[in-house]
Amino acid sequence: MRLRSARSSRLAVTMGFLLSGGGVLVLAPRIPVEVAPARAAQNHDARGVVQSIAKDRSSVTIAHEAIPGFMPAMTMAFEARSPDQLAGLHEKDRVVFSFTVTDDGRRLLDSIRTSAKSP
Ligand SMILES: [Cu+2]
Repeated sequence: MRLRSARSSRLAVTMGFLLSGGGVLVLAPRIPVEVAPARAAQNHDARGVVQSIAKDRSSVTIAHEAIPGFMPAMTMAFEARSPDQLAGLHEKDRVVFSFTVTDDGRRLLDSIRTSAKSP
């Protein structure tokens, strides 16, 4: 998305120069295209079992399975983006969820839903 917008803005700049150039050779400025920021927010998918839900439904603690390349199995809390996100969830529910790790280390739930119990 970054790449595309950087490209289109460079195209717009180039077109603008060509259109205003009126036949005179104009060198378009070179705008560097940043492929990836040094620290990007990370998204992960995971599964686990709900251990507890904050009374105000601001967070849920989940015993999650290992997340390959990110962290081993453990119990930890995830922040809800809104209390509604945790509506209908209960302790012991088996869930599949995804979350974003922000630059300052918060873990924000992107989605969460109950999943079928494993046999
Ligand atoms: Cu963890």
